[in-house]
Amino acid sequence: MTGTDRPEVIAYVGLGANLGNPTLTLRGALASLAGTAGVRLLRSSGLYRTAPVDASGPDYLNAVAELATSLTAPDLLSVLQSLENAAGRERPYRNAPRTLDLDLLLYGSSRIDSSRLTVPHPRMCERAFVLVPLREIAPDQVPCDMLARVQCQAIQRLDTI
Ligand code: A4P
Ligand code: MG
Repeated sequence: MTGTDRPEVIAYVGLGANLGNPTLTLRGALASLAGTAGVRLLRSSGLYRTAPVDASGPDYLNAVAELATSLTAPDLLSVLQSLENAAGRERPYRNAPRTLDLDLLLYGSSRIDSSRLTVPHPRMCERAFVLVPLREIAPDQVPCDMLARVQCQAIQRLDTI
């Protein structure tokens, strides 16, 4: 438990960037999450260089973070969107290159389907840039057969986070 009455939930957040300085931006986002009231950063994956999926532009850097949070899922999404905006995120068209993308992948075992939020993230199982870093920090969340389905997607783990 934290300072609120709500029990903590384990949540996973996908981080991505392919504009600006993605390494600095992803590190900054992780630090900001760790400093957010109601959020404890438990683990973060390494940084992965990934080819754009269903998108054009430069290669991405992607990572996944594990949080324990007393925030509701909508409130956590609002935190993520504030961090995206603070990083100068613009949305000129669908899947446009971006300075920072923070997606709520999983929120405990919750299934959410509202106008603002779908959890689990609807496309996470199709994407090596989510599944490979998620498996690094939470192997139980990514069965081998799920991983096998994305093995043709280019992804390379970098040395540093
Ligand atoms: N929204 C609904 N559910 C969620 C959720 N679980 N997490 C809504 C976050 N947001 C969620 O998001 C659009 C709307 O989705 C928000 O208003 C929110 O209320 P957005 O961040 O503005 O746009 P987006 O990120 O382009 O949308 P989305 O659907 O998350 O895109 P995808 O499908 O994740 O694709 N290739 C590589 N290699 N690496 C990448 O990181 N990312 C994308 C984005 C495409 N290709 C990529 C990568
Ligand atoms: Mg997004």
